[in-house]
Amino acid sequence: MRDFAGFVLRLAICWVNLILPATLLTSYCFGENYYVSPTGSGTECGISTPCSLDYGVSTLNLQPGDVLILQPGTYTRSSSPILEITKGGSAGNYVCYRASDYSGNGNVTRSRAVILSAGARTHGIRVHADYVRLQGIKVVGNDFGASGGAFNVGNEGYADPTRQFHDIIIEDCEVYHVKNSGFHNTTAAYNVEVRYCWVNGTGYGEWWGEAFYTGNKTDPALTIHDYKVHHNTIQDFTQNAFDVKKYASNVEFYNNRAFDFRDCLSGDRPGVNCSRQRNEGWIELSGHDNSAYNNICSRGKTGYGLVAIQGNSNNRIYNNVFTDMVSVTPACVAIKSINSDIAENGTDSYVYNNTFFNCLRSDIGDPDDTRFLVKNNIGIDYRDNVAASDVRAAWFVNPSAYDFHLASSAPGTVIDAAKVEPYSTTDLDGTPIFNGIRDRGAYEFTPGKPGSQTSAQSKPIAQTSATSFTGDE
Ligand SMILES: [Ca+2]
Ligand SMILES: [Ca+2]
Repeated sequence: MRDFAGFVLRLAICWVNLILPATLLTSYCFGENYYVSPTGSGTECGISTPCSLDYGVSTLNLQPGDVLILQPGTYTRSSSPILEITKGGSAGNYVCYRASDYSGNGNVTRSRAVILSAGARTHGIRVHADYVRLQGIKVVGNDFGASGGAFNVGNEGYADPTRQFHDIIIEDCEVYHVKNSGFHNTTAAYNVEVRYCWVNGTGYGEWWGEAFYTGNKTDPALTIHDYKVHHNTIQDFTQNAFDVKKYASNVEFYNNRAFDFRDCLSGDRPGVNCSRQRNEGWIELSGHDNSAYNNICSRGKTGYGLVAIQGNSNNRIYNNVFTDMVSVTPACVAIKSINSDIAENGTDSYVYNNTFFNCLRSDIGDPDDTRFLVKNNIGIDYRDNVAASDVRAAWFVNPSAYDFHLASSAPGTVIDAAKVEPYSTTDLDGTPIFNGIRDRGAYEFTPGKPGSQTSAQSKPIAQTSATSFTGDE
């Protein structure tokens, strides 16, 4: 536990260092502060005289740079969504919607402002504005709330179908036990970023409960593009951790930790119709120019494949770890055909340098190198990869603690054994290639470099603080 605490601390500090400069330069809220509370009233919106949430978001004349601060408590509303954001800012001058105890940059205390999304309400929070930041807000679904997703970004439900919403940051927010997906972004948005959030429980009233559902299935005019999802903790979900549909491009999932992909087949949710579900897979990339890298995915049961990718479209799945997984059918890596009848753009798609360990399936659904390239992986039964039957636990630093850094005892079939040029010149940690040749799998063995602890069983990283973490969390 202490090792893991150290890892979390280092990781948190690392993230803060990485993110802070860009944050300060591009998008802080320096305007007026206004306050709302669940019991607020009147028009003053002061710290000791807060308004209601409805007044704050609907009537108050928020200007670029202003901050609407949600004081602690549970907010609800008779209609959907419970928090409808229609007022945004301008470039470099966002409007912030912030829990009062939000401290920023990956640090948030546990008593966040809560948006209750109970009953038939479709969304917890919907953003119909540009240059918006959501910070430290939690959406609670009570299992059957948020049938259309806890957080919804894009023009779904908006009068003008051509309107594109953009420059939206959601950070340190939380999803808890919602009916459908956590982040449901399907219509006309770009420059969206979701980071340091904690998705804890989706698909409670449905079988299609993706943690992240992104892109449009039918209309190219509603393409989601330039969407980044990173440094989130994701647990207890169905269908997919990351599902990208065909009208999506430049979507990136990276440095996330996902675990406990729930097996809906067990029928553990009253009222859930699991008969149609196949639990799909951890990562599904349709569309083009989309990528998933540096993620650690642990424990669960998938039905379509551990990963699925649309070929020949510059999609990329690399430097990820997948472990303790049962993939029922048909494969470990599957070609994505569902919803992918879009013209491929003629560029290779890659599944490179991933580590698969203790997964039931290790085959490829469609081993066709003209559509997608599967190379340099550990645990895939296909040429230019290390076959699953050859993989040994002793090759890794501490597999029982989900640490799949290569140990010095890893053999020559792994270290310096990449068969082709890697897609990325760095590994899951960002470590560069050592000894001139990339190793197989997600990590690059580097003598003297301590293997950091990466545990999927410990408490979510998004809940810890770089300054106050004690190791007891
Ligand atoms: Ca799905
Ligand atoms: Ca090497």
